[in-house]
Amino acid sequence: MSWPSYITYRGLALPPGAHSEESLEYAQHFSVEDTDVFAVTYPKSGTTWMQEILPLVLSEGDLTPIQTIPNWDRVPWLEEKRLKEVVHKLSSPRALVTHFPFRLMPQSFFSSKAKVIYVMRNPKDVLVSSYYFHQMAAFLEDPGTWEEFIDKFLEGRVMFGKWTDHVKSWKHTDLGDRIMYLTYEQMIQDLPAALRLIANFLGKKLSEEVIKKIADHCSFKSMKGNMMSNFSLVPKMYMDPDKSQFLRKGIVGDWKKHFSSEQLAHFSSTIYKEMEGENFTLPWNLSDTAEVADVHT
Ligand code: PPS
Repeated sequence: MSWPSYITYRGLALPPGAHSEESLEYAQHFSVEDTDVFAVTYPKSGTTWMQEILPLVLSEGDLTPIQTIPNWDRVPWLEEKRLKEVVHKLSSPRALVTHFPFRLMPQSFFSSKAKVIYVMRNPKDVLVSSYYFHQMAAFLEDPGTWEEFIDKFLEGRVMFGKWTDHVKSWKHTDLGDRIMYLTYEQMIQDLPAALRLIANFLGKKLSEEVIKKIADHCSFKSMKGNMMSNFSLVPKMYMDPDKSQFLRKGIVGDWKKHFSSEQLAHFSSTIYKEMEGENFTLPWNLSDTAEVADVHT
C-alpha cells in the first residue's frame, strides 16, 4: 500500500491517515476544559508512557482503563482524527496527548486552566527511536539511510518539524504553574519519584502503595505485555513489528550504538547552535563522546 505524502498544516508536516485538514481544524476549535491535562511531547519522547501513567494517576490506580481501552482512545491525540470519535467517552478530568508546538494549541487552551506536562527526551535517543519507527510505520516517509535521517531530523524535514523548535516553543510559554517539565531520563532513572512529581502537580495525594502499583504497571515490561498499549492491535500493514517493535528498547543511551564520533559532533554542534542565546539549558551533555562505538546503522 502506498501512502499519500505528508499534509502541511500551518508550516508543519504531518503524516496522513491519522491526521487530516479536518482533524487539525477540529483541534484548533477544541473546547478545552479547566480540568484537562495535556501530555505534550515531540514524537518518540514518552507519549505512550504518559498515556499509561495519566489515567492511573488521575484515577488513583484504577487499572480498568489501561486494561480495557487502547491507548489512542484512552488518552487521545489532540490532533488526530480519532479524537472526534471518542471525546464524548472521556471522563473528567480528561487526559490528552499532543505533539503540537505551543502555537498550534486550541484557542480555548490559552484562556483555560488546563495543565501541561511537557516530556523531553535526549534528542540523540529521540533520533534513534524515530529512525526505527520510520522503518516499521508504513504511513511515515522512508527515513533513508541513518546518515540521511540525521540531516532530515536536524533540518526539521520530519513530522512535527524541528526538535529544537518544539522544545523552544514549550520553554517559552507564559503558562506559569500550569506547566511542568519532565524528562524521559528522569522517568527511567526513578519512575516512582517521577510519579510523585506528576501526582503532586495534578493535586493527587497517592499512597506509596498506589505509587508502587502504578510504577509496576507502567514498566517497559508491563506495557510491552499490555495489548492495549503495545500497538499489537494495529494491523501489520500500518505498523510492522517484524521490522521494529513500537515498544522497542525503552532505554537511555541507545544512541551510543548508532552515532559515529563525526556524526555526534555534527549533531551536537547543530543543536547547540540553535540553542544559542536561549535562557534555558538542556539537561543533557549532547557532545559527550564517551562510550561512542564507531558503529554505523
Ligand atoms: S510516539 O510515536 O511519538 O507516540 O512515540 P513515544 O511513545 O513518544 O515514544 C516511543 C518510545 O518510548 C519508549 N517507551 C518506554 N520506555 C521505557 N519505559 C516505558 N514504559 C516506555 N513506554 C514507551 C518506547 O520504547 C520508544 O522508545 P525506543 O527507544 O524506540 O524503545
